[in-house]
Amino acid sequence: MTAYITTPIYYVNAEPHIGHAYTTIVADTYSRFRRLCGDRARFQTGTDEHGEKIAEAAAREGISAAAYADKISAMFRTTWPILACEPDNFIRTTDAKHIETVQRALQAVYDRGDIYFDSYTGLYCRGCERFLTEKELVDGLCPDHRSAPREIAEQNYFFRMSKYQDRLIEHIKNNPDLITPERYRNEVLSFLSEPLEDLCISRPKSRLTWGIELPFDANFVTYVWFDALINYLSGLGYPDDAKFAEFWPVAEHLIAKDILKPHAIYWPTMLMSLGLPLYKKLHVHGYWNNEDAKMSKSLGNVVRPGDLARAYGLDPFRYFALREMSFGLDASFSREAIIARCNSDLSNDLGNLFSRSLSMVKKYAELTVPVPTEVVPVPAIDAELRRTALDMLAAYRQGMADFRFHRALQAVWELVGQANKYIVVVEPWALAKDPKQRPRLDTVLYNLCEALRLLTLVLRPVMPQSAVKMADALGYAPDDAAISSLAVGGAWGVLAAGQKLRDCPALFPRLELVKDEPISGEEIAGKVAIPPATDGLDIAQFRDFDIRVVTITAAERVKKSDKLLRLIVRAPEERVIVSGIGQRYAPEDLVGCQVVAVCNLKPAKLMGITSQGMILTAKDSVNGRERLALVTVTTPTADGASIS
Ligand code: ME8
Repeated sequence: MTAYITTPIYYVNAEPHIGHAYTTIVADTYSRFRRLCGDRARFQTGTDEHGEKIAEAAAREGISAAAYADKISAMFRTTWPILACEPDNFIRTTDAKHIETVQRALQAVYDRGDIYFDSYTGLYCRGCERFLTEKELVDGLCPDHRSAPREIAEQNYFFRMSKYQDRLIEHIKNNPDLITPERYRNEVLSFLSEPLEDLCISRPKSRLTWGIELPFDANFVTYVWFDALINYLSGLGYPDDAKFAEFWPVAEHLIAKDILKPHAIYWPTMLMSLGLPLYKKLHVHGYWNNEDAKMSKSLGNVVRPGDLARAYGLDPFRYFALREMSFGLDASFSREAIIARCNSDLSNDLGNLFSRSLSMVKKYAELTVPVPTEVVPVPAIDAELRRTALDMLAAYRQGMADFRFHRALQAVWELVGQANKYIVVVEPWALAKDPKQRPRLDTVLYNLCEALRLLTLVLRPVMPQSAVKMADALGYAPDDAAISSLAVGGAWGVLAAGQKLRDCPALFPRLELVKDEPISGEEIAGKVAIPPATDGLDIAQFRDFDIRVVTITAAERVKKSDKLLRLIVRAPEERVIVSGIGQRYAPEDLVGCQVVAVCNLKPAKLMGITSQGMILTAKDSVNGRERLALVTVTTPTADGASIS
């Protein structure tokens, strides 16, 4: 089977943000899932570069529209690899091939008599780049852009969309899965219950030159949607390329609710006029808000995906996006939400399961998958683990295929939970004490490894980098079918006894200390220049400092001070350190954290408390405000480990 999944092509009037990232991560995950199913998948994204908004943004920067489009398009193209999104095609509406295809399509629709010239007065929303009907306005404003549309009167070309209204309604009614989730299908049908107006598809060149010239009238350029929607065809080399024949019949478009109408109404009627079959599916998701507020450049609260991936890790970010949003509904982004979700699901549940299981296989079976013994009847707890694994596979397949990613992941975490419960119930450490229980211990360890293999397989589309690490720990090459094919690996008992496992560093370190990293375009500044080093320290002088990794075991505020905290640290012997980090860190967040301390300073008295050392912090500033960050280690390290 084949799959063709597309994202919208994004306007180049703003940098990529978490909303664009979500759609692109979904498309990437879905294409990886289809490959996991053994299908040939093609994933396309790109940029939408013509139109008034872009011409204006370029003018504001004082550069040509083409140069501006090049710059922002490159930002999109380079953001996707940072999120492990690997489109097969990145299309730009300024590509010569695309322009040629748009002109060819316009000519075909014109020749068919579906385009006519007329004068028109309408309410134009620049945000939407389309005319709005009176009914769409809320208090006289565009509901999406909260701005009053402009009344425009001019002569233009129109596409006879109304001609196809009945056919479109019939098609939507006959294909209940065409537009999902159902609420959006209902919204479209309700809109179609009123007479459809024809669609304005041109702009006079006197007003806009940054567009594609109409092949039948050089005084006009095409209006943004007729240009943009065609990308789904031009990206396949329509009409002659074999890719078009292979992928168009299975086209699935992925969008957010903001562009439902162009995709559910304009586009199918355009396809009808072109004499082409309609796309197979339209998947519509909700909106990401930032801490419940709408994101916008002017509010300065746009969440940059690259910043998030750097702060939290790219796989945790992908997981969070897919797990947190119920596909179709709005979701809210906050630092607290991503930290809470990743710490609980990834570090505590999945990460711990992995490290506990591997360390037991190391301790009790020399890092080798043992031979399981089938006993009849199968112990209830083993049967439950197996049943959960098989139920998970079924729910996962269904959820991923239906774009209910949060459901698919919920099912995966059922297995994570069951496997953790399995360890608690069977107590492998107790079995290990009794030589007669050796066969049972081997079976238990096998079952745990098999659960880990299944988790590696199903998480591959969601967290591709972690899946490779997990596969490696389980002794698999990255492309082994047991962890890269649902057909081969999607069953219980595929893992071969005797397979050598490998040590694996912590998969998902806890995210406690990354609290205040910039995520919304703040100005960050550190020291700017390193002073000349001619009079610098001798290395021996540096070695005089006894700098160690220490774990904070207790923390409390020093009375009458808003800055000072009294910390007890293990270095490895316990000592008290008073640190001026109280405005930046809450004591309860620090317990259990590993930080770095200078341990051989002369004891100093601060607010009556003797401090036996100094915790190291980094200092920079955000928007001119000083900010502290604790210096820490990237993997759990022995208390007292020296820093050199
Ligand atoms: O509309 N939450 O481009 P665009 C979730 N060029 N998704 C969001 C989002 C948010 N807050 N903000 C943006 C255009 N998106 C046209 C499309 S297609 C032929 C032409 C995502 O840059 C979501 O996928 O405004 C939405 O549909 C798309 O970006 C809009 O991108």
